[in-house]
Amino acid sequence: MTTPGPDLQARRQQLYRDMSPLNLTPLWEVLHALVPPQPASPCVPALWRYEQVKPFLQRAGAAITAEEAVRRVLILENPALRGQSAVTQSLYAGLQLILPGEVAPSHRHTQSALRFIVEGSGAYTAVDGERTTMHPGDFIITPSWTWHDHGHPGRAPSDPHGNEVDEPVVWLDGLDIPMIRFFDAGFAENGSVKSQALTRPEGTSFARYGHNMAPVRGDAPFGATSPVFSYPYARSREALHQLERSAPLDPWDGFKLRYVNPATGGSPMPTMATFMQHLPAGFAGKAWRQTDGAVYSVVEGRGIAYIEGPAGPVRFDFEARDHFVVPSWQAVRLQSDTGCVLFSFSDRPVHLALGIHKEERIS
Ligand code: GTQ
Repeated sequence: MTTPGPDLQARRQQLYRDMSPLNLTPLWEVLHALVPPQPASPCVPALWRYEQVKPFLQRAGAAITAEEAVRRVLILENPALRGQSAVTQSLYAGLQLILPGEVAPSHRHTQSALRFIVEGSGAYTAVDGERTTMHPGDFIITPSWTWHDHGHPGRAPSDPHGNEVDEPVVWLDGLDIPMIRFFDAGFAENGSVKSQALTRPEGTSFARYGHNMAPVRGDAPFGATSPVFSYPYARSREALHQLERSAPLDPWDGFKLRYVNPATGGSPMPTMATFMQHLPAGFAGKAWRQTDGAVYSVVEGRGIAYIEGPAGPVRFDFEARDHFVVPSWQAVRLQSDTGCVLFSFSDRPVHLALGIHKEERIS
């Protein structure tokens, strides 16, 4: 292409200035960025070491109650998107703390939420009249527009009924906040009571929908969202174990399962997919990339993520309870000497619904 002479350049600049008051702008100056040859996410890879984050969670616990904060959460902000409460362009992530005896009051919003329990047991989340008790590694859903509150009864360790103990509970919140903001489709409401009334005993949703059967009438109480709202770690871990006994190791993913909505076979939420994978000891994975940026929570063990960021390759040495984000279309390799278990979530269902999901297994 020939470069225009100074006269022509000046005439064009004048043209742009003259049309600007009418809110007009020339496409040809921005076309390459608007329809890039491949995704060029402004996000960067980032790692939050739990060891470094935990003291700030503890200080937040001393600085504000769950009730005053409504949700006592430290947001995991992508370093390239500071101030936007976003971990990727479409997703939000945060670490929420609840102390024994506290309640995070009832509210509802159009944003869907997932909880992945990082540390501690004995807190609960209540959704649409039913509670579920949290244990490390559990994956819990708050469907769009359902009333939800969180609490911690703070029973003593000697509680005869099981594993509720008197300790702080920390979980990863994953929400589609930036996506809903993009669509300007956010609504929210506060409940009239702090803790919602319970209408069903704990375990009801699993009893009704967790056995490959569903009630003939009322099989989708939460619309496009899974009717099972708690996926306990004991079962996910067992499912991974069983997979390993019968399936070959995937050179890119190790052993990886996706969580499903049992009513549809699709993702548990319309906007977010969730996964759990095991990298066996000695795993040195091949590189891949995909259009859905993903957030990882390290459940067990240690490992390394090599990510090709815009500013060159980065290496994250991670261990249990650390979190990291892999932006869209950046190449990743996972390794683990000791073996590790990883939970992750992404906006893949939206990519799939739009027919734009792309994945490349590189080497
Ligand atoms: O628990 O309802 O991290 O509404 C951000 C917004 C958690 C929640 C967050 C929320 C919640």
